[in-house]
Amino acid sequence: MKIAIVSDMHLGYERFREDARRQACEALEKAAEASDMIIIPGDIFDYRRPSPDVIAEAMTLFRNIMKKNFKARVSGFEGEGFAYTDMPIIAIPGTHERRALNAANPVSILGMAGLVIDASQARVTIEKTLSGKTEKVCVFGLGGIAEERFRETLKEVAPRGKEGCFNIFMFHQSVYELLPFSESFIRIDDLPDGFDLYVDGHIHSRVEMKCHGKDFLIPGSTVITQLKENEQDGKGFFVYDTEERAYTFHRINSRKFAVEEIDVDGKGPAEIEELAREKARKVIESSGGAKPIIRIVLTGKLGNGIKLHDISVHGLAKEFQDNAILEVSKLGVKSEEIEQEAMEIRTGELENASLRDYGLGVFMEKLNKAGYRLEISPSELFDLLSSDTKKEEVISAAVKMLSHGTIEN
Ligand SMILES: [Mn+2]
Repeated sequence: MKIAIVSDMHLGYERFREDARRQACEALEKAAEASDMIIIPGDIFDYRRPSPDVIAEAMTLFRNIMKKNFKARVSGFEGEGFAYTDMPIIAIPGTHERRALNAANPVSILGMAGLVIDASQARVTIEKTLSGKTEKVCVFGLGGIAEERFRETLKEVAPRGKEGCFNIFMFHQSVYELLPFSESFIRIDDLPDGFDLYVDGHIHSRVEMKCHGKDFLIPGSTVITQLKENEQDGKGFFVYDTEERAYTFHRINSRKFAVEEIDVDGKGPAEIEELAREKARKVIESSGGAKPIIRIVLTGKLGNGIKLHDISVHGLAKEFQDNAILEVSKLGVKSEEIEQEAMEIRTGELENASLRDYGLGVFMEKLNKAGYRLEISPSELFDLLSSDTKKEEVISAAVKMLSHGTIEN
């Protein structure tokens, strides 16, 4: 059986909304052509409460995919919820879609509409029969949950495969080996044993590792979101062949993204800006087609008397706005005016981390120091406080949560 793994499409992602839609569409269409079934380890949507427009976008995408001639069909479903279709498109909600237990999330809504199978805490069996020979795949899905609850949840749920099937464990969490800054993140060896393939979402760059001697794959997002160095590789999805026990990566046409470094040592603002222009022009020349995203990273130490704001970041972005999406990062510059906290953010360790994960780490450390003892998990509290709803609503929900011990999200 050929299984396409497409992840983190982030439909509705504000900054590159059309990119998110178009690239998700291309990934799903190509995946449908190249495989017998599709699995999606989380973050189809960028928000836990996407607007009706974004839900409509998603529905259109999946409606179109449903028309493809998938050779496999869903033949079994065990767990919470229900399978409302036999089309082999199996998804779980990710961190961006996570809501309180039992509250509908956008992936469960797609599930109810029969456009995907929502496999959060469910085991789904998929079958394909070709010239009298039947192949079976079983996907055990576990939707994204608070990191510090993951180990406990693994114990409770005890994910296991099914005899006679090619077994996949699909989840959406941080992994310590890839993001080494919170002890609550799961280590690869602590993932449940006995599966033939491990598939994770959440991390937006491509990862190919081993878990208990089997392949552990993260396809990365289909759209650029974090503008991190390791996103330059290009986007796409995996197709895993269960017979060969081998996989291939399939690229999609994603907007070009380039990171260029400039050492500011001994240079004045005008010289730095001119270097930035040169680098930007080169990237634009070589990209052809859609405007590239260019991130210029300034490093080194600014000379005495030169301040960060002397470098006209906004001016540069404006100058190139017709040909590129230009962003200049000053975080790597050493200068007297920068405070301690900014220093931490730029240390190498964080290169692979999302800001959300970093923020969560800091938040938990502070809660620990303050002797936090409440029953609500710190990451749930963090999610609530960092949600995109109105401040007053967030505060009243947080107060309610703290007094009742439940989330009213
Ligand atoms: Mn994501």
